[in-house]
Amino acid sequence: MEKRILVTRSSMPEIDEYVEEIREMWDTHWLTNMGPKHKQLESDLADYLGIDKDKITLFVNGHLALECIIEALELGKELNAEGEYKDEVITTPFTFASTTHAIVRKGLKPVFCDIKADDFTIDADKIEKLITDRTCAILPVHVYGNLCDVDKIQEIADKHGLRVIYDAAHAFAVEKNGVSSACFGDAAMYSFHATKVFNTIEGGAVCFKDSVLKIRLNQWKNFGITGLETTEFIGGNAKMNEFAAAMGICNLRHLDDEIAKRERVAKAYMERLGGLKGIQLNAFQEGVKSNYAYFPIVVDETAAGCTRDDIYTALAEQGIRARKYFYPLTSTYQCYAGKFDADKTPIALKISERVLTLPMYADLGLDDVESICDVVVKCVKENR
Ligand code: T4K
Repeated sequence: MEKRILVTRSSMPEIDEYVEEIREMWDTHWLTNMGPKHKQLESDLADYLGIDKDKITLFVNGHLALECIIEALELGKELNAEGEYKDEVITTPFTFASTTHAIVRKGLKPVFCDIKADDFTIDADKIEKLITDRTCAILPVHVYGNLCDVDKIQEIADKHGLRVIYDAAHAFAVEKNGVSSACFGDAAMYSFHATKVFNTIEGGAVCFKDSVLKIRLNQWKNFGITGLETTEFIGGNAKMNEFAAAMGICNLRHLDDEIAKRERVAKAYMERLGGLKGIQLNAFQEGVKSNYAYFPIVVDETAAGCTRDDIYTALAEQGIRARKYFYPLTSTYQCYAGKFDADKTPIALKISERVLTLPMYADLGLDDVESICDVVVKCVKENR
C-alpha cells in the first residue's frame, strides 16, 4: 500500500502500560461518574500545570467543557440598564466549529473580532470598539499553541467588567513566562481529543480562577444534580469515563518527551521552509513555551507563484494529507448564512484562504518532513 502521511497521528502509550492502568477496573467495575481514574488524572494534571486541584475539572470532550463553563458562569443571564440581556460575546471566526457553536448553542451572540496576521490570535487592539452595553464576555482562541495577548485582554475585561474564557483547545502545556495557559482569564478550556498534543481519546478540561466553580461545573456536567434528591440546574451529561482517564494518565507520563519530539519536527520544517519566498511561517512569541501543536504555513500567491490549494493538491498527490485548519471561517458556515459579514474580519478571511497546516506529530520522521518540504519547495520554485 502507498504510504500515507496524515495531518496528525494520535499519541498512544505502549499497550502493556495501558492494560496495566485499566486492570483494576475489572475488580472495581467502576467505569464512569467521576471514579478513581478521573480523580487521579485531575490531580496529575493539576500537578503538571502547577495549579490547585480545586481549579480543574474534566469533561467528556472540549466542546461540552466550553458549553458547561458558559452555563456555569451564567453568561447572558444579566440585564443591562435598558433591561436587555447582556448576551454578546466577542470572539474570532478563525477557529474550529466548536467555539462559535458553543456560543450560539448557549443562546448567545458571537461578535467577531479580527485576528493578527502573524500569530493568528485575536487582535486585542480591535476588541474595545466591539464592546456594547450588551457585551458579557470575551472568548478568544489560543490558535496552534500560540497564546493570545492575555495581559491586554485582561486589562480590557477589567475595565469593562467582562468575563474572559479562553478556548485553549490547542494550548495544553503552553506557558507564558513560566505561567501555564490554565491561569489566564476566568477560565480556560482544553481539548484532549485524539488529535491533540495530549489526548484522553476524547476528553477535555476546564481550569478556572474561582474554585467555587468546581462544584458548579461538576453539577453542570452531571445533569445539574446537586444532591441525592435535588436537581437545581438543567444540565447535560459531559463526564469523562474511566477508560479515557486511564489513557490520559498514561499519556501524561510521556508528554514532555512527545513535545520535545514535536519541537524537533518543527525545527526541521523551519530549517527547510524558513525564508522560502511567499511562505509565511508561524511567528515566534517572546516568552512563550510552545507545545508545537500544529505547523501552519500561509501562502502568498503573488510571492510564491502558487496558491495554498496548489500545495495542498501537490501534497495529496504524494499521499500527504495536509489540512486547511481553519478554512472556511466559522462566520461563513452555511448554518450561519446571512448572519455575519466575513469582510468585517479581513485578516482572518485572508489567512483562512491561504493557510495550510502541514503534518505534525511526535513520531513524524525527519525524512518524511524532508519529503513534505520537497513538495512545497518544488511547488514554489516551479511556479515562479
Ligand atoms: N476549539 C478548537 C479551537 C478546536 O480546535 C477544537 C477541536 C475544539 C474547540 C473542540 O474540542 P473537542 O470537542 O474536539 O475536544 C479535528 C478534531 O476532531 C477536533 O477535536 C479538533 N479541534 C479539530 C481541529 O480537528 P477533524 O474533523 O479535522 O478530525 P479528523 O477525524 O479529520 O482527524 C484529523 C487527523 O487526525 C486524521 O487525518 C488522522 C488523525 N487522527 C484522527 C483521529 C480521529 C488520528 O490519528 N487518530 C484519531 O483517532 O477535527
